[in-house]
Amino acid sequence: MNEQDQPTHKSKVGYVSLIGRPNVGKSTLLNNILGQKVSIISDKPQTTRISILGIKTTRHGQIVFIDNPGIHKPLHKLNKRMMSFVYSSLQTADVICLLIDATLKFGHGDEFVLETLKKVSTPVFLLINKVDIIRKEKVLPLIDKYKDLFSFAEIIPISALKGTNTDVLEQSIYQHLPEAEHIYSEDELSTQSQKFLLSEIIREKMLQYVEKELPFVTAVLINKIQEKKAKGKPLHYIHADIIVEKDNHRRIILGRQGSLIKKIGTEARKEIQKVLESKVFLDLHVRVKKRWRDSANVLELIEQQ
Ligand SMILES: Nc1nc2c(ncn2[C@@H]2O[C@H](COP(=O)(O)OP(=O)(O)OP(=O)(O)O)[C@@H](O)[C@H]2O)c(=O)[nH]1
Ligand SMILES: [Mg+2]
Repeated sequence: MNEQDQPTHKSKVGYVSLIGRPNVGKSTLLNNILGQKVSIISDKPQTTRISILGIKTTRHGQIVFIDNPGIHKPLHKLNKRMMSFVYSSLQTADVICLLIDATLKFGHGDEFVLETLKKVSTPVFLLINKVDIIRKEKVLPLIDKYKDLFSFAEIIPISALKGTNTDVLEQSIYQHLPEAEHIYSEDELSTQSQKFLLSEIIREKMLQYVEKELPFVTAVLINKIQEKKAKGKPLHYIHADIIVEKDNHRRIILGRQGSLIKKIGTEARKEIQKVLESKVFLDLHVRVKKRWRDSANVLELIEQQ
């Protein structure tokens, strides 16, 4: 390498995998660190279904965060795919961040996650999340408990929602990353396609309104995005399907006289307009595809948007 090709400063670069049980706040943490929403959030478990990359470039280097689906027992092809994203991200990662929800009791699911981590040699950070809603004196016993169960490289209490200690987290991550060239350009924030992001925004709005099995049996597929002009101003026409498994799911999503789908559509359209910086016409349909969670074709369509 010529002298002029040498990097002017040494940059720390690497992959950081965010893992943990569903709903512990992985996507909230990613969005907070990036200062922008790249991964959708809901109060229902199993919101994230594929790995979402979020890139944070600073003067210290570049951290590529991998937000993953929550770890759970997979009963359908969809869920097995979700878990395969988690396992492959463990292979890619230079640092693994295991998030736990400080408000929940330790259970079998947590034991299973720790067993999985014993098989990797990558440094693992324990992030005790949601400390904004527990009493301070509850944190120390939690740290003691987890210290006995696994040899963590770092243990950091955080609030992904409020951003508490995320600066400490970033500094600690850099200490564990190798010096390397940046992987992505400085202005890149995420690698997901615009189409996928739009489908996720629609799914997020829907998740706010559905209960019981509905969050698990719904998916969103964007069929068409057309850029047009209306009175000289940009307009995007978007046609999307909300996929469900049964007729009664369809009826629930539509709501009385179509009131629920209208609400979902209005909220999704508002957010998509901000993302596209354009007026949006959102044409939403609900389609029944029986057992889509076990259909390789449908899963491929969803993932490759
Ligand atoms: N009070 C509080 N709530 C939080 C915090 N972090 C996340 N939440 C909430 O926890 C819920 C789940 O957050 P997500 O970020 O979607 O969790 P996740 O781990 O990505 O969930 P999955 O994608 O389903 O695995 C949401 O209602 C968040 O608002 C936090 O630090 N404090
Ligand atoms: Mg998530």
